[in-house]
Order: sequence, then structure tokens, then C-alpha cells
Amino acid sequence: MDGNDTRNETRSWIGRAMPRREDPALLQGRGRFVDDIMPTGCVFIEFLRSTVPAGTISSLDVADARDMPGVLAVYTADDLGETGPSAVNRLIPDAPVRPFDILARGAVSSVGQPVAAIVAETREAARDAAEAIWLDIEEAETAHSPQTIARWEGGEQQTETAFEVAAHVDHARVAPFALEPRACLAEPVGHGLRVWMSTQTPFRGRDDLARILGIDADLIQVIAPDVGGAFGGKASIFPEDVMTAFAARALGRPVKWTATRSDEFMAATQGRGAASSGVLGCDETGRFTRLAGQFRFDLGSWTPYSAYAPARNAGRILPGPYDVPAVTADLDVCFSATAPMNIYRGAGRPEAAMLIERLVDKAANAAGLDPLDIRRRNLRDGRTPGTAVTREWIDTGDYAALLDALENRADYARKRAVQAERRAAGEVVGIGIALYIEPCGQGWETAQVTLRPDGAFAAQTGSSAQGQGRQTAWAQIVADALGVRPDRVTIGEGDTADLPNGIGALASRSTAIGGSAMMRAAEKLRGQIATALGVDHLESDHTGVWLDGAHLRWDEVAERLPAETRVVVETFTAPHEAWASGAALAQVAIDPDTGRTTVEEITWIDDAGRVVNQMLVEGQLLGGLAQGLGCVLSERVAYDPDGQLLTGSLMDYAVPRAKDMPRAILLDKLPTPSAANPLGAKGVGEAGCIAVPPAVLNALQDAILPFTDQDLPLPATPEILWRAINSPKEA
Ligand code: SMO
Repeated sequence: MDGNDTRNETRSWIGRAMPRREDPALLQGRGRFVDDIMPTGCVFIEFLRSTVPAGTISSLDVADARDMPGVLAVYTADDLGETGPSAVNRLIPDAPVRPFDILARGAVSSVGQPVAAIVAETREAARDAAEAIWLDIEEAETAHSPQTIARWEGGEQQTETAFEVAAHVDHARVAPFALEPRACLAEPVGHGLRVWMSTQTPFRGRDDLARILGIDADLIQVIAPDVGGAFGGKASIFPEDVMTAFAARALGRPVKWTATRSDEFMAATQGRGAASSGVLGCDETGRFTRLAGQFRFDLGSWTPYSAYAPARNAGRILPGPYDVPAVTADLDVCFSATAPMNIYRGAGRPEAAMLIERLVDKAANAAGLDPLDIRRRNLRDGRTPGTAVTREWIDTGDYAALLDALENRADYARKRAVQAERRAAGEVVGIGIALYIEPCGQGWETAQVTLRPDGAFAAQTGSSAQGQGRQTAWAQIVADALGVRPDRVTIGEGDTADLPNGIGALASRSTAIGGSAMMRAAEKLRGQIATALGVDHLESDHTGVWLDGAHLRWDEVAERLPAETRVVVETFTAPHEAWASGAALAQVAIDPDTGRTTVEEITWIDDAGRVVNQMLVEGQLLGGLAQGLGCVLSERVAYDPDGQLLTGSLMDYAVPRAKDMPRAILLDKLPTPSAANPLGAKGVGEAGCIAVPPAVLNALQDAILPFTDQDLPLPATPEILWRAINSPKEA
């Protein structure tokens, strides 16, 4: 057997579109989500929630509820004693912080806020007991004044502005709608806890629980089992998680909480919701001279861990891929009597892309230039990494090539000709283009790779997954680094007992950061095994190694080596953020009689850097595309002016359905390897929410341009579009 030949055959797993190893279990109903886990003696916790947006609690009497059948305990804020504050990532210095109350203390600050917690033998008994609590709230008015928290500023205007355009984009609040709602199951173990949580960030969950409850973090194990979607909505700890853990300790029983869909609409974090406006100046050739943007983020009633990530991202990436000599971005926040606002797939990047891309299209119209043309005139050269006017280090990206590829793939000139014909025939059709850059994959992550006694490799990472197929991609990465096939690699994730520390899966980081940690750990293990065997270079393949001309199976190698030489724990810290980029085109038709939009085509060229598994990439792109369409066309969490929630169920809140997807989707990739990590990978999970909304919004505005040039509010529902077409002045 020729060792070199088999090695070559096994060293190319990165880049293959391998089927997801996760799928057989998930597709056959063998997934294991928090609610599927049922330890012996498990009891259930439910919450009495505020039905009013704001007020003081004038009476709260839980005596009747305590006497209800099956009830083990009823808690109010008075029963909790001293607890620590929930944490906020201080991404913007001096930004105001509002930790949550685990249960309302004396006053309520939003509909859905937990006021009392009931633990009972069954869920139904707990819910019945919640009904038996006497709660009176003296309603109060809410008034919160906006506050400026930061200004991003860079560059100086060098040439004279010939004309300016202005745009407003008001984002609806939306729900990071995961199929699996939030859930938490806490089991007392010795002096500590084992906590099963539907989370993106198990290590953060562990540390948050420890700090808030005043327990040593070493005594808490957090496990994220299968998680059915998260999208930023499960990256922070919630009052309900803390209460569940508190009750488990107090009662010495496993306690489980699973949110209902209405709990999710009332009290889970929401996203977007920013009001934005901007001004873009141009010289007489259509070159940008200056850009000023303003974003107001309504933060709701408390600040989750990443409350300031959207604002920070929107501010720092406002100019997108464009070369603008002078930029300012002002960020305001306010609090309100609503659910808290946090990251949601894109987290500030869509807000930046929507504003700049609207401004660029308006500038094209004002200058009489084609939207492609004005973009070409104003691109930064991103082919080598560098620092932009915003002082952000920006990774590789060939924006001009992306635009060229988009023009060709979409057959742009022909599309415009057909549009003109259809318009002449009375159709309402539009074409929109958007470019984007997105920071993704930053910070550090840990990985551990072990050669097990049975000759398989076990790899664990602090990152975790919520349905993305990460295990498949990580196994490909580890397999290449070790020179074995992926089926010799098992992947463990989402368990704080596996590793000393970790972060999780968010901000499009899992491949770039988690994958790089995996790669480094596996390479180091290979080197360590070689050293332990006393060779400079390990001759190996999938089956084992060659040592002095003899073949040793991997299990035989394991047997020869002391345990400590068979394991590597590695922390990878990225020197820079990876930045992905891309270009998208949307073609839409609006029915003038009903205002209904049909997305006829999305063409999309994405640069996700080095691709580990194209099938997984496309899954991410398409999922993000659907959620991006929701943001621009149908989704809106609505409150009345007093803060009463109007969209408490799927009867009122419109997530996109299969029939809302584009008639055609053309995906292509134009990868430039990232300069920010050894794998060369960039992020892809959030791209759909960043690329698609500005392209579709530009297409809608292009479609209605013969009737009105007003800025459409979001979501651009059939009613709004019908009014824009049929009675533009009233709309
Ligand atoms: S919005 Mo993401 O899960 O960082």
C-alpha cells in the first residue's frame, strides 16, 4: 500500500459538499431538545406575567395559588433574596445599562414581564395556579427620552458637493423566530446544577447563572443539546432561565421551563426596530463626497447581553464597500415599555446596508446614472485588507468583481430592457441592487482534540450549533488536519463540562473562529503524536501511521502513548475580524390591484471566504434570505401607543411562507480567502438578512418610482404598496 497515495486521497475534505451528519437523527425524530429531556422527579415552572406595559404593583397575593393541587412553590421577588445583575457587553462606553429583574420588584416595565413563578407537578397545574394569583397593578404612563450614545466619525470632505440625497429607513421590530422556543431544565447535582438550555452561548449561560445566583461557576454545567434555531434570540440569559435554576436549587428537584409561542412574542428579545436616516453628498461626476447617518435604537425595557451590538455594528459599517471620504454616524437609544431588543441575524449590519443602499440608489436617480454605474464609480478597493475611513480593519473582498459577476449572472441589461417593456404594458416591476460587507468571526474560541483508545478522534469546541450542520463542517476540518476521513472524527459541542471555556455560536463565527480553533488543535495533536513516537514527520493515513516501515493502527498508536500526549486543548484568537461581502439583485412585481409583491428573482454572489461545505453555505444563505424577505415584506411586532402588544400570535405576525419565497434564486460564489484566520473562512449565517432586504427594498422603490419617490416604511405590506401605487399622496 502506498501511504502517500492514500494520504492524498484523504486530504481534501474541506470544500466538499458532504451531507449533514446531523440529519438522520433530526429527520427521524431522534433529535433531543430541552423539552425532550425528562429526568426522574422533574417538575414544571410557569410564570404569571404582567398584562400591562407599566405600573406599580399595588397588591400581589399568592396564598390561594400555593394551596392549589400539585403546587410545590410560588415565588415572588421577595422570595429571591440577594441576586447579582444580568450582564451587558459594554460595546459602547457609557451606554446606559438596565439589568433585568428575575421577577418584577414593586413595578412592571413591559407586557409579559414575569411577576411570579409557580412550580407544580405538571405544567397544567402550574398554569392553573398562575390564574389563582391575585395581582393588582396601578397602571402608569411611560415616558423615555432618547439619548445620544455614540458618534462614528472619520475622514474629511475633500471635494465640493454638487448635490445631496436623503433617505429614511424605518425598520419594523421583528421576532427572531426560532421553531423551538426558549427552554431551560435545571437539575440539582451535589452542591451545584446541571442546566440544559436552548442557548447559543452555553459558557455565557453558565457564567451568568453563577454571577446572578451567587454560585461558583465550577459548580454549574450548562449543556445546549439540539437547539431548534436561535438567530440571536438565544445568546443572552433570560429571567426565566435564572428563575428555573433558582427553583431547582430551592426545591432540590429538576425543574423545567418551556416557553409557549405567546411567551416568545411577549418576552423574548426582538430585533431591528431602528429608525434611520441619512444624507449622501455627490460631486457632479457622481462620486460620493460625504455621508451622514443617524440611527435610533429603541432598546425596550431591559438590556440583554448584546443590546448594543446592533447599534455598534450599524455605526461602524455604515459606508459599506464604498469609498466615502467623510463619514459620520450618530447613534441614539431610548428605552420603552416593551420586550427587550437584542441581536437578530444581522445585528446592525442590515440597518447599515439598508440605509447606504437606499442612499446610493437615490443618488443614482438624482445623477441620472444606472445603479450599477454609480456603485462602480464609488467602490473601495478591498482586494487587500486595509483600514477604512471608519478606522475599521476590513478583510479581503473584490467588490468590483462581485458587481461584474452579478451583472453577468443576472443578465442585467436584458432585465432592464424587459422591465421597460413590462412597464409600458402597465405592469409594476422593479429591479434593485445591493452590495454589502459584514464583519463576522471575531474573538476567540477553544477546541480540544483527542486520540481515543479506540483509534477515533474526538473533537470538542466551545462553539455550538442550532441546526446549521456545524458538526459536519468541523469534522471535515479536523479530518483534513489529521489526514483521516471525517467518519473517524466525532464532534462534541455545547457542553461546558467538555472544555475550560468557550463562547458559542453567534456573529457568524463558528467556522472562522471555532473551525480555526479545531484546525489548530488537530494540527498540534498531529505534531504531538509525532514527537511522542519519536519522528519528525508523521507518515499516516486514515487507518493509522507508518513507523519504521511497519503499519500501526490508530488504536495501536493510542495504546503506545500516554494519555496526556493524546489530547490537545487550544484557544484560537483571531488577529482581526473576518469580513464577508457580496452583491445581490432582486426583481419584483407588485400587483397594482392588491399591492401584493412577487419576488420574481434573487441573484446573489456571495464571498464567504474559503468554503468548507458549499451545501451548508447554501442552507445558510437560503435561510437568511427567507428571514430577510420577512423583514422587508411581512414581519412586524406591533405595540399600541401605550405599549400593549398587538401581535401575540402567528395569527397576527407574518413569518414568510413557502409561497413567499422568490420564484427563482441564482446563487453564485466569488470567494476571496479571509486574511483574518488560518482557515481563510468568513461568515455566512447572517448574509441573507443583510443582502436581501436592501436589494428587495431598492426593487420595490424602483417599481413604484413611476408613481411616487416616497420612502416606503417596513415591512412594505400589500396595503402600503397598494396605497403608494393608487393614492401616493395619502400613503
Ligand atoms: S444575531 Mo447572531 O446570533 O450574532
